[in-house]
Amino acid sequence: MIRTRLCDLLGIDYPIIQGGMAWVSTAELVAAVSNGGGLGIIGAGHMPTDILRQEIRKTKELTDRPFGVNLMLLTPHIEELIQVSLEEHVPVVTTGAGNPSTFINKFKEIGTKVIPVVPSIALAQRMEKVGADAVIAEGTESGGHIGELTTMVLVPQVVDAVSIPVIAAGGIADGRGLAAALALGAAGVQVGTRFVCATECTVHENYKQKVLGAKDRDTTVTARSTGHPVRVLKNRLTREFEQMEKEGVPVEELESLGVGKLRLAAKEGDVDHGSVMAGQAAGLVKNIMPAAAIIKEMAADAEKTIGKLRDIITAGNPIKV
Ligand code: TUI
Repeated sequence: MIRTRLCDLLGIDYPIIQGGMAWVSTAELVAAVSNGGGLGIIGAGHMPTDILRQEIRKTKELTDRPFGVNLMLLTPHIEELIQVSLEEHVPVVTTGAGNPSTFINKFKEIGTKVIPVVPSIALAQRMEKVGADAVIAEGTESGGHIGELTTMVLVPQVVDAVSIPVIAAGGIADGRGLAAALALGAAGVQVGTRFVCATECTVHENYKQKVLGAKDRDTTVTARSTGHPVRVLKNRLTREFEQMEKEGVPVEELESLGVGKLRLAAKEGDVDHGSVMAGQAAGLVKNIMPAAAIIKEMAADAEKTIGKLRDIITAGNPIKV
């Protein structure tokens, strides 16, 4: 059984949290992950305020276990989404795409744990100073909005720079990834793309099939020129976007091209014209299975991997170092 201090901090059985994915991680998936012993997280994205409240209440009906809400700080009505999360006393809040310093205390006062996503050491240190309970060090392998550094180099540097628990994210989809993250000093992992293909995930079936069909080089990063790079699976939309970026189309026009495209893929199932956000770990996702089984399998395989590592070094490695 793999347990870390993250389990004690959050009241969960396995050190595995599910990445907050707008239009993808709704109450059904969130509750399934939490009931499976991990931490499910509602992806608030650009959700209208009343829908977020509804999703939180539905999650509470489906599970007695802790769960979280991911707040995407670029959303124009973020203040309202913060207010709903406060009123509903969600156990955990994760944040993305910005700096949550100004409102961390409001959550801490009511006992909500706050865990910001950080793409750099500087932000991780700032978050520790302003009272974050843990940080998610998210590498550029992740799906959606990304930073520059890889998980392999970001995680150990953040671990060295802060004392609070560090959760590794980006490129982790199986037990080997969990074992590797623990080796880098992380107290747990955040997994997004693998949970897209959980049985309970209500995303359109076409989206799941697109992830399942993805190979190692099938993601690309669009919108670098807008300052908000986004990792997605290659399709007709990304080819059009690439062409327009090459032609020097103005940033505002490129940004407007992206509006509504995640919904188009996730809800309508148009995976040619829509934005299919997914991480590089898509190539590791092989089947659709229940969230609880994903969690159990990851934990068991991580233990096996750690055992195998011991065998490798004690049996004597034929390669001389
Ligand atoms: O947020 C994500 N992933 C996302 S958000 C999203 S929706 C979107 N909408 C409009 C534009 C772009 C995306 C889809 N996927 N992951 C967490 C994450 N946070 N990745 C990178 C960051 C980040 C970047 C800069 C966090 C903090 C930050 O700080 C800047 C500062 O203010 O210091």
